[in-house]
Amino acid sequence: MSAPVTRGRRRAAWIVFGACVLAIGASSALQSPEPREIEVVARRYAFEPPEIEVTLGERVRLLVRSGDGLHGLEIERFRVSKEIPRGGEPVVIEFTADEAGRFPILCSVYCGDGHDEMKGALVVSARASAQP
Ligand SMILES: [Cu+2]
Repeated sequence: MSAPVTRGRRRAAWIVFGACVLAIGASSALQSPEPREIEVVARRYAFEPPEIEVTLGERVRLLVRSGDGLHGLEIERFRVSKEIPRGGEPVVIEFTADEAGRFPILCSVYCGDGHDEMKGALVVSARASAQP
């Protein structure tokens, strides 16, 4: 009567082992990588850098601060629209770059004569750019 018990235990051990393997595999697959952090400065009448490059599917975290007065940062396609207050405290903006292309970055708060010229671009490329 000992054989079936042993077999049962062995099977249970295999099931536990299998569950562990699956759990480890799933957790590493689901673990999203850290977002790409990019510092942006908004000042009259430009964004610095003027062009932000990311990779398709990448989680993006913009740390945007103002170099002078009140501005706004808007990327319509990714439903991003935030006020960037004066004072230099960074505003954190997160989104997923889930479409490839070139998308305008606009200042959404009137900030002076050159406001309409205050434009940047978000470039989402399908292929991973070369890492330094
Ligand atoms: Cu502005």
